[in-house]
Amino acid sequence: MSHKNEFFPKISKIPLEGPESDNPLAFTHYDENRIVAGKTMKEHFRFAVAYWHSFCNENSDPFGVGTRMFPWDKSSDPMENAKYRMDAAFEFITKLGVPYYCFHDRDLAPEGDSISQSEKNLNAMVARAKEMQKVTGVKLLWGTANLFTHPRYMNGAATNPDFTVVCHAAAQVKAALDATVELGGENYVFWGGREGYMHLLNTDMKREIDNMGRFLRAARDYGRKIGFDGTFLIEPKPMEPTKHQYDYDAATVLGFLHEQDLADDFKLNLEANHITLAGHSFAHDVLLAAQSGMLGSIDANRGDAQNGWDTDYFPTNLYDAVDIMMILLEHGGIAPGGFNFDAKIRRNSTDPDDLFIAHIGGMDTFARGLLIAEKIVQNEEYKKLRYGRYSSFDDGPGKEFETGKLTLENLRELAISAGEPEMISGKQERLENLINRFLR
Ligand code: XLS
Ligand code: CA
Ligand code: CA
Repeated sequence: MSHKNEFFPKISKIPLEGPESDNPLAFTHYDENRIVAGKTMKEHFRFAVAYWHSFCNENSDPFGVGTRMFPWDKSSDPMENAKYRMDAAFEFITKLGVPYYCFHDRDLAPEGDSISQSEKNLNAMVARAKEMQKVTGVKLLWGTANLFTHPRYMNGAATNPDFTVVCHAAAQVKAALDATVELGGENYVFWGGREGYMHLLNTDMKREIDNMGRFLRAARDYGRKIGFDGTFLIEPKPMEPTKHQYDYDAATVLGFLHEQDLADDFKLNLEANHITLAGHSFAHDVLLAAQSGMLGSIDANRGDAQNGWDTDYFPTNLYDAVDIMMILLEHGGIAPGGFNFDAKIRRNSTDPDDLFIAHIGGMDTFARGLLIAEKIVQNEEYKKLRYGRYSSFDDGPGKEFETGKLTLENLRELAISAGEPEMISGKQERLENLINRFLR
């Protein structure tokens, strides 16, 4: 990277200084080489930086213009700026020491005034990204297409009532898949930006959902044809920007994937703030997906308990991190997905180092969560309280029931011979206290 294009000149590679450090620009717990439960921290998390929030989002809100300084917006030519922005992104990612990044097509390259011009812009930036990936060793966790910013998508993309819009969305997904494959992307994400409705009175819900299934099958078939062997991911979100999004939550999307014959190729990309917007805890959807073998990747951020919208705060909640890492340790981890920081610094966080501080905080929170979770999942009392509860299904008639051998009449006979069941405590308070002991 030439000196001319250094955008964070006062910041060098973020060091690991350990738990006692007061340096805001150092890691306290994230040690990429530290082995925990048989894997390095780098392998556990596969952290990624989100191109859009970190390098494209000026932090405007409905009440005011952006406050972020973008030293990489140097030129009046959007393609020139796209190159500066890419320099800034790779400088940031390598100084932070994160192995992956994620992008939307339009984050990398500006839309042109025709489909072929947009494709040309994207191809040029993909060639540049490929070179920079080679030089820095940074890899692509996932790519996606922005099917929600352009006004043509105001009524949705794959679910749009106008077929021409569906075709435009397809053209964009085709190019974004080409880009992802060219850059060795390990996953490809569909977040249903405006795939939902604003009012049922002007919506044929069944037709729109079926069209979304058709669209995704076409995208899958194209991806497999051009050699994409990674995972396709759907990212649930219950609302915002539409009143109701079809990919409401993990359970809804799992049903959709099975109904639409997509379950063999697709998994879930779960974002914390979307899950809490749907009225669940972060851990709820992650556990549901993990237990179904459908956990694909995580968008690490957090919402605000008092606000009912998608605030995309950086994740700093240690309890959440412990919960999530317990689930991952008990269900085989996150690879080939990762932890993507789909989070944005606040509108009044305006120093150049704030972006580093925010990511460092998120990485250290999950690293601490992992270290704590490792101890909990090995704890004998925890295992007994959590899993021992189901021991009546481990052998005898309980096991026969789980293997589908008992009829309703058999169950009645067993109820009579067993008599009234004993009361068995759920021990919730004991479990909560136990977890707190490990958070000391
Ligand atoms: C928006 C979504 C989006 C997806 C990628 O709420 O989180 O950023 O992750 O399109
Ligand atoms: Ca997201
Ligand atoms: Ca979000």
